[in-house]
Amino acid sequence: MKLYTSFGMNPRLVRMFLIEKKIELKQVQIDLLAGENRQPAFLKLNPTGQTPVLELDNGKYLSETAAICEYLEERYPTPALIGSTAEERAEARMWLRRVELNICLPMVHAFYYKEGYELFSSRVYCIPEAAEGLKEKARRALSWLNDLMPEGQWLCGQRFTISDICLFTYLDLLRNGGQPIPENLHNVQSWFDRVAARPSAEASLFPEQPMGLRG
Ligand SMILES: N[C@@H](CCC(=O)N[C@@H](CS)C(=O)NCC(=O)O)C(=O)O
Repeated sequence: MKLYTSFGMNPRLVRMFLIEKKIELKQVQIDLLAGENRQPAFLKLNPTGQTPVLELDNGKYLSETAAICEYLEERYPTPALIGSTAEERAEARMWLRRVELNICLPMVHAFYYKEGYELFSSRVYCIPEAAEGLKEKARRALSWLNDLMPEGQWLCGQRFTISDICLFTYLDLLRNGGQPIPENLHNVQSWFDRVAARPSAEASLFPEQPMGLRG
């Protein structure tokens, strides 16, 4: 297998997932800032023009971060980062959807429409006037999460899962991109600090960090 990876939260999510599982894969670095991922050669691997992409041993290509992680989890079940029972897997997927749909996507779209506008306006349809509203939508969902988070736990209680990795990679990248973690969200901040202290957090960073961002 081979991972096509780059700067950005989704490829970092997969790298962190691999490190937590102690899986070593050949990695090919794609120059996202130069738009290599939008060139015909890359579009053959993934028609959405986005990273990450996993090349399988049979020559097939898988994209979509959650699908890649699900595949890796099935091939390398331990340590489980999604779950080892049907109930655990459903719980991790529930939290992944909650954080992706309600927090991560509004955050990243706000970034495309504002701080990242110069880079992304030629790649994705941008709605600049929606940026502030999306930031507020994400802050409200993060505040909802803050009130639910029991001290010292992960999103799935005692189990550190893909849902923690996902939320962490978005918050870590965008906190320097116009969306800091609100100061009053102490539970989210303490959860964030505990994820950041895992060796996989630093080890999963891409070699180059453009615009003062972390991904
Ligand atoms: N839905 C996709 C999103 C992937 C994505 O947004 N990738 C970003 C990097 S974090 C990307 O390739 N951005 C560059 C671009 O769109 O040109 C997934 O889950 O993998």
